[in-house]
Amino acid sequence: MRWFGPSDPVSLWDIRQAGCTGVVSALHHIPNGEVWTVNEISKHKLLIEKADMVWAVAESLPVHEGIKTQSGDFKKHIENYKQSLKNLSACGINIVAYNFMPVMDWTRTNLAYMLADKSLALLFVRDEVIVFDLFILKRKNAKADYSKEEIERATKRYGEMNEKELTTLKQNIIKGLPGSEESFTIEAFQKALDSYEEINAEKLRSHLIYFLNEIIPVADEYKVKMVIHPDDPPFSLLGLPRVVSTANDIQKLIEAVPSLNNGLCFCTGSFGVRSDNDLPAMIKQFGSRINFIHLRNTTRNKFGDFFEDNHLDGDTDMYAIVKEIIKLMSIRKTSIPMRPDHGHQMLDDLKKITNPGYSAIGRLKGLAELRGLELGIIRNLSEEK
Ligand code: DNO
Repeated sequence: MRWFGPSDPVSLWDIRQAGCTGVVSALHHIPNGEVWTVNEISKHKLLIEKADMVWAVAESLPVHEGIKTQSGDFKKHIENYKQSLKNLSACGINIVAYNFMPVMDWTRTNLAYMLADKSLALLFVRDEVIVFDLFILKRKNAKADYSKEEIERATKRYGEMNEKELTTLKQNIIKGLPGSEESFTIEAFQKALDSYEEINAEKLRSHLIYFLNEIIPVADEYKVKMVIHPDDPPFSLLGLPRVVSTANDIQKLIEAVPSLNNGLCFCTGSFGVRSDNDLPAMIKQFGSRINFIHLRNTTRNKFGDFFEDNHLDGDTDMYAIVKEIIKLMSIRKTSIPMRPDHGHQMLDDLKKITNPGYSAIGRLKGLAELRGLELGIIRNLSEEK
């Protein structure tokens, strides 16, 4: 499971009791762009080891916005990034996750969507992003990015929303969800968007490839597996380009920088939002470079909305995916770290202040179900032999 550090309301022992042997974590207190020192990494690692677990994956070592836009001190930030990789490797942490989403990390419009059983889930409503864009942010030329029907629906939705709902929507989008290293005021947010005015998808991709050409040789030398997290959601938001959304996007990155350390964090919840992503096929296609896995399920509708469903329910066939992963691990004779990504806020956690998506009980439930599924498939495959 993921642990956000000493301030996480879910303790390391809670995670241990959920059945985890490894933790996914980051040094969230270090400002984006600065070096993670051996001293800071070691202190964090020791905390995890004292709770009888290992720090299995660094998620995320954030990529400074300057690197994505290639502006300001970006070369210095890349050098700092390389140094952090060397330091992580020196401390025995050899899998490092990151993403290349401009301005915003993962994004949802509603963090407390009540399901039929009264547990709370995370929801993304496309019309509400358009409401934010047209009526809160009032981005210049935003209308050009949407169809007439979308604008009509968003205008209607705007009329239905009260002040409180509009404020919550704004906060959900600009404040950053757990794990995002950026948080904005509306003015700063607009300024961040402006810095992408001249950057289309191809340009952003070239910046990502430039970054990979810089860091992957270091990863090769220090035996670090870099894993890129896909865009969440896997499509452009607020006019910003996104270039890690499809199998085709991943293929382009691999062709540009073929080292196996240029790898993938296979997040089923992110890729699974697009019906044109065939997840089991993608596991086969990119199997040699999947070195970290997020297991999560979503249910989508035709408008591009989705909510985070139970881990075993939703549009993603979790059975087919876990089966593919087990086969992959057996072919590669390795164990790939995985975590149940997110969970519903439920039971006692409904009375607590929790990190959206990262409450203890919902993730424990997801983990338990996934472990049962994994065990069943492993036993079944071995009996078939
Ligand atoms: C959301 C997570 C993301 C992810 C980063 C990786 O729950 O999957 O925060 O960790 O995008 O860089």
